[in-house]
Amino acid sequence: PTAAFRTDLSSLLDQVGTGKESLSFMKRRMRRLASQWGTAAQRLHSKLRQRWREQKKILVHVGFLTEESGDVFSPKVLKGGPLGEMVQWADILTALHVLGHNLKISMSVKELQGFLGVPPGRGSCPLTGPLPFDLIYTDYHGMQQMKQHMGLSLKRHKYVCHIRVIDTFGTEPAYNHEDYATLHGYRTNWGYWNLNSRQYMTMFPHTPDNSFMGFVSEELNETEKRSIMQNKVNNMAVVYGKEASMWKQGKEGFLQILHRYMEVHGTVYYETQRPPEVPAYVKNHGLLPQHELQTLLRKAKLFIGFGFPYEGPAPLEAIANGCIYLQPKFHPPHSSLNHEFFRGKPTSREVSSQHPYAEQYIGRPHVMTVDYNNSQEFDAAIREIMSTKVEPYLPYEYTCEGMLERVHAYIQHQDFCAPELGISSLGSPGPQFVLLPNSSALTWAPDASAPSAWPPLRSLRLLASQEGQSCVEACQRANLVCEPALFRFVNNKEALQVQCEVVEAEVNHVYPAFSVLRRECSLQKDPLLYSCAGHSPKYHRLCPCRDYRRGQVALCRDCL
Ligand code: U2F
Repeated sequence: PTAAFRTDLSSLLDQVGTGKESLSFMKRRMRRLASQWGTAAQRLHSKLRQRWREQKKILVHVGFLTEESGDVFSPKVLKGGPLGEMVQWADILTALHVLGHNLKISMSVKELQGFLGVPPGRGSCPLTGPLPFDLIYTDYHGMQQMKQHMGLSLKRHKYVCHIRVIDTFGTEPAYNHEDYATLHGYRTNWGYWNLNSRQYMTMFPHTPDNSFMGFVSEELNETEKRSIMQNKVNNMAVVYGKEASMWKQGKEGFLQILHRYMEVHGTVYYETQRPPEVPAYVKNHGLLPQHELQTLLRKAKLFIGFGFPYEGPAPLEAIANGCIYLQPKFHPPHSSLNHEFFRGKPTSREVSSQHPYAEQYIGRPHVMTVDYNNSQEFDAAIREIMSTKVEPYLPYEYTCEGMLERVHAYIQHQDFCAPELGISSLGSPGPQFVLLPNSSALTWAPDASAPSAWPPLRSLRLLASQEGQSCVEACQRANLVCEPALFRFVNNKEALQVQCEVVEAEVNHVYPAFSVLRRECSLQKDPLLYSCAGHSPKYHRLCPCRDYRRGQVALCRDCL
């Protein structure tokens, strides 16, 4: 069947159900953004020029909101608890609905069993029948539930390649590979499901090893932008932090400086009394509904982060409403190796500031990332912000059209059910390889008759990383992005093009790689371990990079 764009959300709203604050929050959001989604659908429709799209049968099982997982989120919706995940699920559901797919939504193990045809009561009966869906979107909780209650032993189960795991902070290949993680100390409470790493879908484009799912933010038309810019209050700041604990300890110093120049507003949840963590001069509005927060952000000049929460949606909303986002730089960067919040998360990604996406993808003048311990630097930043004029800005990938375009491309092109190739020798030997002192572009070109891939093979740009450098960095330095789907084309001797005395194939997440000193070339033996994130001081890595669309890093230039 054909997927036809939908602009009416009423059947989706009926499907979401009632009875929990989390569901009401998601439905309010869907309603508020409905017309924006409608316009985006029309735009994408004409952009795709009648291209045929297959309608998929999709199950969405929101594991973290099920009673069986303890659902700690729903009771905190109106009390300053995390909302980022609900923002994202609401948008994923909306995107799938608007793209015209056949959706089923499950928020309990019972519903999940029903949809998958497992008879109730036979709790751990293994899933054996044909999967009645093309795709299942779930999260780590949902994975656990499918394993525990339904006997889905995940390794090589035929259902597994159809699953997509919504994973806020991301999972790196070394953590995902069960045996490897166990042997090499990458085993965590979450990871080791042995998926293709691109089956994990993240909130921000954290690592190209995963697929970037994202969410959307409010969009403004030109008239609204102009009126916002005219009505900005230059000395009005809103603090990022809806829970009193986010204001604890060590904030007095820079808050004092801020207060010297600006009127400070907060949206901190409280029950009856003003939270003692919030200084008396702060005008606290209490936790606001999303649309009222937007209204506040439209007047404010500055949205200021205190270092927590990490990587949430709010800074994008602030920037979209014409605020400058000021945030602390972290040195050393925070990660699962040195910070409680990230401990046990299946990634060693280094978080360089409260919101690395804002820092790296948006930057000045919309985003300023400074050392909060340096009061001069902080003071100068505040003064600069008050005198800088900025326009509301939203990266394309966070618009409804951008999200629809990306999700459409994933659904039509990503296929993890075909076996992943290991060591290939698809390439014909290319010209001799020269290792340049700084950048290291390799000149080998794969055989044009190589099997089809997505992103297409023609988008491949092969680079060698510096010793110690990951492919994430190596590609980034060249204004490209690492593309794990293309590792299989470069995992061969021909692509290595170095004088190797030894060529080995091993299971190691930094391979394919080579050591100049030891004249050693190492290929990757297990495709599950293709990793953009991996790095080692001893090796130059072989990196499959690709170009990307401006404002849509998930897609290469001709990937649509
Ligand atoms: C992030 O979760 P949070 O929920 O803490 O992220 P925020 O950026 O604070 O905001 C989420 C939404 O809360 C809304 C706001 C955002 O869309 O419009 N909101 C509101 O409705 N009223 C208010 O007064 C203030 C904000 C992240 F998203 C999660 O993945 C992480 O688990 C969490 C911890 O790092 O941080």
